[in-house]
Amino acid sequence: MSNKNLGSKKKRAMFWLAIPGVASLVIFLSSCNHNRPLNTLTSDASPDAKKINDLFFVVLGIATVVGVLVLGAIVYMIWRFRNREKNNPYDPDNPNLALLEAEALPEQTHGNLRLEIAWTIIPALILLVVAIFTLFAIFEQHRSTAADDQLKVDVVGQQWWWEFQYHIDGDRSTPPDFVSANELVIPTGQQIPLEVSARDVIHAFWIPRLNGKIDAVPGREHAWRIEASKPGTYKGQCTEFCGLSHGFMKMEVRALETSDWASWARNQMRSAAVLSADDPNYEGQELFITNCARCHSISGVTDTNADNEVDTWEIYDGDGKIHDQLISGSAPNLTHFASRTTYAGSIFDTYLSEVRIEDYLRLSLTEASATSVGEGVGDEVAPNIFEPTPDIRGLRRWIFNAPAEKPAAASESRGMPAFPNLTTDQVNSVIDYLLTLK
Ligand code: HEC
Ligand SMILES: [Cu+2]
Repeated sequence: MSNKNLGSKKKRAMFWLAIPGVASLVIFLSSCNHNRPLNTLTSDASPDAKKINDLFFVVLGIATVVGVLVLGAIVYMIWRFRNREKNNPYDPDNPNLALLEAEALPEQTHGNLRLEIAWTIIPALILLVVAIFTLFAIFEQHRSTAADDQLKVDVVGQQWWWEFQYHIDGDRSTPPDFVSANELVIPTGQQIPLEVSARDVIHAFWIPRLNGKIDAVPGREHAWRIEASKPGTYKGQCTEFCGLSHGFMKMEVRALETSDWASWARNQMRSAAVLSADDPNYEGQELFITNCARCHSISGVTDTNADNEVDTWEIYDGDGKIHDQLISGSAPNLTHFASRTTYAGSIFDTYLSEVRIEDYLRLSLTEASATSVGEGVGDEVAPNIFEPTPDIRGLRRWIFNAPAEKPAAASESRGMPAFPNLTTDQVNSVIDYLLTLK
């Protein structure tokens, strides 16, 4: 084989090797983009994220030094002792043959005790130091330093969405003050103790910009905590494979200024009004009660206090606690559906326009409650009712045929079923009704 031939073959091999190399580099570098919603490389969003981030960079630094040393040695040895034509000992015409034979074998030794002790102890010490700092950071996140009577939230994962149960006064022995889905709304600058569990299989709750990851395991309650330093929207995604729609099980944290959060929470505690027959949305409410209330709750309309004929039932939440329908046990509570910006595991947007965090509170305001927002600002300030355009077509697709929108193995026990029996007009009425639920 001629040298020239070999050279061009080598070049071709290098070319094909370069393609996956460049592709991996592009994918790797794209993860460094700084304003991606799941970006973990920002440390200013919460104190816990900062701790994790600091730890990450220390470990990354140590790993880089070790990696460069080891890889550098490998590359050097590959290059230094590569097989060269002129080094070929099997070629009887090789002019270097005598030289080659002379240095064919380097000096032979067996073992080197000092070296071996060193390369066992040094990595062990490095790992020990890393482990100590890591374990402290993990255990710290299980402990809460918030006062007992402050807001606590129970987080319940299920196929394939998240439920948030709010205990405003921090008392977990009583039923939650209100329940919401997919969007966890918290006051800024306050540590919120969480208790994370699951109703069916194992899920994992993780808002990368705010805290570490915690498993949500049926029958167990894992203490965790979350805090956001600044108002904003922080996205997350279920991070434990949990079945067909695992990839469509997202969640968001919306952090509001403390006073905004208080207004928001006051609104969430309101029950929905029971509409009378002359209300334009009465038909939607009745269709909801007949078709949807066997799974979904609307406080005030479908629960024990409601003045209507819906059968009510009690929910055993696996912990010995019995709640009324506030916790549905199988489907998101829709009492304030229109005050959320996403639905179905946060994969669809309720509104066509982006709802910025500054406007989030306005989403839940009705004419009646809006007046209180002007409080202290002066009487001339007209209540600014924020009215983004709802995505009616998306909602219609969801209610007609949810399994087509989000693969959920629509068995009796999980996922939202299809409603092929409803007419378009009926679905529109239900949507109009749902959109009044602020
Ligand atoms: C058999 C139980 C069941 C029935 C009946 C049912 N749903 Fe659902 N629905 C679900 C489940 C479960 C989800 C959560 C699905 C997911 O996120 O994957 C859901 C989600 C939703 C959501 C999104 C809520 C959110 O915040 O994420 C809306 C809106 C909704 N359903 C409306 C309706 C309407 C309207 C009806 C009646 C026409 C109805 N559902 C009937 C089980 C049901
Ligand atoms: Cu999951």
